[in-house]
Amino acid sequence: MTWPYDEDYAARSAAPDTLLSNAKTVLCVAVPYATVARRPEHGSGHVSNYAWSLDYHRRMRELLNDIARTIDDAAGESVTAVACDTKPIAERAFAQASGLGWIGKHTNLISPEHGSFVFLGEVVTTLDLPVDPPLRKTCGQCSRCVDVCPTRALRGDYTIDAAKCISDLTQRTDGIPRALRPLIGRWVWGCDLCQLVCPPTMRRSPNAASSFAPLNADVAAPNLEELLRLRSSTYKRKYAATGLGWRGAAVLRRNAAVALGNGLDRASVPALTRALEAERHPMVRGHVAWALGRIASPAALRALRARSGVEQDAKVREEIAAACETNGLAQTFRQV
Ligand code: B12
Ligand code: SF4
Ligand code: SF4
Repeated sequence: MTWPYDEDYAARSAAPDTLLSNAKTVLCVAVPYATVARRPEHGSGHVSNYAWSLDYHRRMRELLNDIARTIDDAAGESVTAVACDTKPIAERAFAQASGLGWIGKHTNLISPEHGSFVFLGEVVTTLDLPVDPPLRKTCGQCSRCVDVCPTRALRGDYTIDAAKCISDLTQRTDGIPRALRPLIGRWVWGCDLCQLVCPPTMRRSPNAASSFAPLNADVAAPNLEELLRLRSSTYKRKYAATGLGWRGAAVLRRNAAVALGNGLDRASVPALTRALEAERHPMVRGHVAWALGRIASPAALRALRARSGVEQDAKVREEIAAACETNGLAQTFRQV
């Protein structure tokens, strides 16, 4: 599990006075963000809709601060605190309780007006305001999101195994479990599959403000070979302002390697071979080895064999050994 949530955190996230002492009311806000991007071309990866524009946290905070200021001005004193994503508050549960929508089997809040591509934010206040009733709605017999999820992260009972979700896998900073890599497909940041098949979301045409549109076509569908070579300076220039801008360049290079492996395209082997030789981050090198083993063309296997003779990092050696073994080259590897 990559998220450090425990019983204590869950209890605090259900108690808004964690954010503001003497809190009485939570105003819940849902902002639609679905926009359209150019269709990914051959050789490009997928980026989730939530991440391809300028980082949403800043714009949500501005909106929430405006609402909070209006309330403070009316009250004549400071009676508010704002939250979006990063604070200990169960955002979906409060949004559901406030009548903004219902939590679907994909575990996201679904707004009847906008579907599930909505960001959530809250203004917590010490004022005792009248509350709206929750919606009486569920997903009924539908299970399209559960069926489409490649990693079986969705359990079908409105809960998720977050450690299996591609969104989590592409954002973690350590290695991606080997068994899950083939299931990631070409996603290099986040995943939208369970929402893209969700009927109440599909029925809504993308209607978000243009500020949620892709920063540029390349951020929404990056060329995978270019992403595999991504340097920190380019990363800062290209991604720092977007939702992909907080984990660093190595994580994106690792994700590009996995996506190229899943592309099963022999044309990617020269780029992967160069990365196996030149990549300085062992975690990324390990995933590059895996990608070559997955493509498993004669040139890919030659590259793995050549590297097995010089690789110094124990974990990368283990990745190379596993890639060779999968392709019946264990003996060859041990002799080198
Ligand atoms: C960790 C996290 C993830 C993890 C785990 C997600 C998960 N489904 O649990 C990962 C990395 C997988 C993830 C992925 C995504 N995430 Co996310 N994520 C979060 C984050 C930061 C914390 C959620 C969390 O686990 N909290 C801790 C637990 C303890 O709280 P909880 O899940 O809310 O559950 C508790 C409560 O519901 C409580 N409870 C139950 N009933 C009730 C009733 C009441 C009245 C109360 C008070 C409490 C309560 O009990 C539960 C268990 O303790 C939230 C922001 C936030 N602060 O909520 C965004 C958030 C949930 N993510 C969001 C988004 C957009 C995504 C992605 C779509 C991004 C992407 N495209 O890749 C995916 C969707 C994947 C999916 N199918 O869910 C949005 C969802 C918007 C929406 N429409 O619902 C949020 C709300 C961020 C935001 N501010 O907009 N995410
Ligand atoms: S975001 Fe992708 S991996 Fe995560 S639950 Fe949805 S379909 Fe599954
Ligand atoms: S796809 Fe169906 S089951 Fe899943 S959240 Fe949407 S309506 Fe609910």
